Amino acid sequence: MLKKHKTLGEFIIENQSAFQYTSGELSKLINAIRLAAKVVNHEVNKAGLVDILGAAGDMNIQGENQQKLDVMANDIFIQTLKNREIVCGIASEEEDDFITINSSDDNHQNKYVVLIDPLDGSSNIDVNVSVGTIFSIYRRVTPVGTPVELRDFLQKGDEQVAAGYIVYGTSTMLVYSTGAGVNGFTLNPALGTFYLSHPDMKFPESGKIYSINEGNYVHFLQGVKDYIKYCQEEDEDRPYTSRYIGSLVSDFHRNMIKGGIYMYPKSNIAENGKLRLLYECNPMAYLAEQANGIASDGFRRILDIEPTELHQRVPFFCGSKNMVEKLHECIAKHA
Ligand code: P6P
Repeated sequence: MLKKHKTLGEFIIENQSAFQYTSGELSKLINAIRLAAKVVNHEVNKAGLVDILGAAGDMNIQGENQQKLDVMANDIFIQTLKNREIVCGIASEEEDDFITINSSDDNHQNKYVVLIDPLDGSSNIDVNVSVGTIFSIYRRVTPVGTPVELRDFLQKGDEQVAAGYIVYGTSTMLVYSTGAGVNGFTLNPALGTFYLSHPDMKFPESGKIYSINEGNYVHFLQGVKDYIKYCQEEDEDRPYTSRYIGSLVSDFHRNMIKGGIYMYPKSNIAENGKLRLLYECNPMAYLAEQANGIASDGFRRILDIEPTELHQRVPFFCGSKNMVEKLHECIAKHA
C-alpha cells in the first residue's frame, strides 16, 4: 500500500486553526504562492529551451517578447497575489517602490503585505544551476481602509506572520513556516501537486559545511577570516567542507538538511553585505529560528533589526546553532 503523503492543500486546512488570525486568510495567501510557484517552475524549467528556440531574436516560441526570467517571475507573483482579496501591498527586489493593491470594493480592506525576491540567484539560470523564490508576510500596521504605507513594509523580522521559499532544484520544493515549525513540500510535476515530504525541518545543532564566497576573503573582517581558518584547520571534527552554490535558497536548504553555516559578510566592496534585509535575510532568518537555527549580522539577531529602507542590505550569517555561535566568538575577539 503506497504511503499517502499529505498534500499542501490538506496540510493548510489542517493547520488553519493554528494560525492566530482569522481562519482562511493564510490559506488564500499560501494558495496564491503555491499557484505562482507552479507557474514560475514551468518557466524556469524550460528557460534553456526557450533560449535556444528564441535565439532567432528576442521573440520566444510563443511569439511573446522574451522577458528576463526574474522579471517574469516578479510579474507572475504580483499578478497571482493581486487576484486574492487579502494583500494590500507588495514589495519586491524587482520593484523600486512598493506596490499598493486596493480591494475590489475600493476600500483598501486587505490586511497583509508580502515582500518577495521573485527569483533569487537568477544569474544561475544561464548555467543551469538551481534558483529560488523567497517570500515574507506581515499584517499591515496602518489602519485597514486606508492605502498601504511604507511603514507597513519596514517592520522588524520578528513581526512576520509567515515566510518561506521555493527552491527550483533537481526537484521543486516549497518550504514555509507560519510560526509553528518549518515544513517542506515537494512538487510532483506530473500532477501539479505539492506533497509533504519534509515535515518539521530542523537545523542540526552542529554541521560540517560552510558556505561563503572565499573570493572576497581579503576584504572580510578579521573575525570572519579567523572563522574560515577554524573551519579549514586539522582537528577531530575538521576540516569542514566548503560548499557554495551562489544561490542563497539552495545553500540554506542544503545546510538546513545536513547542518551548516551560510555567510555573506560585509566587505570593502559590499559595505553592508549584499543580501537584502526585508525579502532575503528576514524570511530566511525566520525559517532558521523556526528550525532551531540562528541568523545574525555578526552582532545582532536579524529579526531584531529595525528596517530603515525597503532595499537595505545587511551582513548575513545563518545556520546551525553551534557553528554560528563559534563565528560570533571569532568576531567578538576583534570587536
Ligand atoms: P556572490 C544571488 O545573487 C545572491 O543574492 C544569493 O542567492 C547568493 O548566495 C549570493 O547572491 C551570491 O553572491 O557575490 O557570492 O556571487
